[in-house]
Amino acid sequence: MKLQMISKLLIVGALAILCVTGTRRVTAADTPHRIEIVAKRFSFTPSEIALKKGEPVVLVLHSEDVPHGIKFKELNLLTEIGKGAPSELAFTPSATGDFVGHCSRFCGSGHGSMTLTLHVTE
Ligand SMILES: [Cu+2]
Repeated sequence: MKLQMISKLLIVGALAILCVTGTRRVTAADTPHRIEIVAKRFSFTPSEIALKKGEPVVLVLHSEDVPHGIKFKELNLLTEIGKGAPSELAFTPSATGDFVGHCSRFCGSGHGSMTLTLHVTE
């Protein structure tokens, strides 16, 4: 009788552990955080975003006027931001710090100051 109780408890315990590990698999790591960003002469909105090191992210970039682009030289990331369909820039920050991206496509007199800053923390 006692042995049956113990084995039942063990089975329930094992199932509980399976449930916990099973649900963990479909959270954060598999669904990258999507951040919508609007490019418009001569700024990105938002112009600063906070990211976590090691957490995958997708920047969804829209243009509201002319074609733009974004380049993070230190991160070796570059994408065009055309008109119409948004561009997606997927990456996982591997270092902490502040990284400044610049518009990579000449779009007028304020082009040089068109930046997007990533603040990456642990
Ligand atoms: Cu530009």
